[in-house]
Amino acid sequence: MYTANTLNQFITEQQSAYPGATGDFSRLLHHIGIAAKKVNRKVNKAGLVDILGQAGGSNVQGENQQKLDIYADDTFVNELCVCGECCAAVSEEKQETIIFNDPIHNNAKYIVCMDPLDGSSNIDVNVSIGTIFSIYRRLSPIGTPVTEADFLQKGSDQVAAGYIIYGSSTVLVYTVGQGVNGFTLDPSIGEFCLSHPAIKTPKNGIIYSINEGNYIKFPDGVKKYIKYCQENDPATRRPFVSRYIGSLVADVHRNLLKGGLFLYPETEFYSQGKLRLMYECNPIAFLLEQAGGIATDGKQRILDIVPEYIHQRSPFYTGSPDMVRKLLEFLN
Ligand code: AHM
Ligand code: MG
Repeated sequence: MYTANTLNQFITEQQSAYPGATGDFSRLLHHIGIAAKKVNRKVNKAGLVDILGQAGGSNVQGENQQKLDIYADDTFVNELCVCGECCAAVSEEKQETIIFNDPIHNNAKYIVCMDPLDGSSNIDVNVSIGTIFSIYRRLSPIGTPVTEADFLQKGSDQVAAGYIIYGSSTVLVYTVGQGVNGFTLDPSIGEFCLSHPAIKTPKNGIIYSINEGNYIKFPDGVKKYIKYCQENDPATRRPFVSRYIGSLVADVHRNLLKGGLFLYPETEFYSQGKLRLMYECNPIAFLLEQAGGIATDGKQRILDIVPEYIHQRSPFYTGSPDMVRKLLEFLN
């Protein structure tokens, strides 16, 4: 039997499973793939073309914007616009929502939330960075301008989510709620090819990923969990292995494949945690759940949180189910 190989073949096959599908959603995913290739091209030339370093401005979070942050943001926004299937978007790099308010885009069904360039602090030092995206169906009627309610949907309403990791190779991982698949960019043909079909995260693992430099500011439960990870107990394969890259996408990708737990708790400095709910936690949570993992803010399932504003932050704990459950014993 013929098996889908490239991302576009795979998308088309998935679409054919829905007899009423119009192809709009497939086109949107296809254009996200194009934007990813454009960003990948720039990332590969970092150091050769003028793309490294700070751009001189700061984003909505008050963080210095890097040139690549701006390039990735412009590229994804532009691709979402030209594809015509996205009526509005939210980007980490923009304070306001991006609304393509014209007759074509008002007829589009989808809202995209994204972190165009995740792991900005790693850009200049050749460490893996990524892009994260999340797709919702709009709630307001087709043909009308979008409303605030279209954006503030729970993570469980996502119709698709994914990330691209620009690493030792470039890999696009996504879900439409029927499992998780990963595609590696083959530079020789310029196509993402199915390399990680039906990803399942191991039920348990030995990697914990947290910025331990913030230790004294962590909640007590997290401190105790870290001590638990460091104890010697061969029966539970402890001490565990500490791995932290500082790019959410890269830390999650490794843990997803190998088994592990990613933690970004609230701290004195970030009273709600650092990571943004709508374009960091929600898409990763959807992927992890689809791969058999768990994602929580320590009190509730990430995907059940109703956002109040678009740049909202949340504590974030996600990974192998047995590891998350163990952590929750310490938190509660
Ligand atoms: P960014 O989207 O501006 O790059 O910030 C988010 C990043 C995540 O990728 C990563 O998990 C975290 O911030 C690292 O934060 P810290 O340096 O506090 O450990
Ligand atoms: Mg980020």
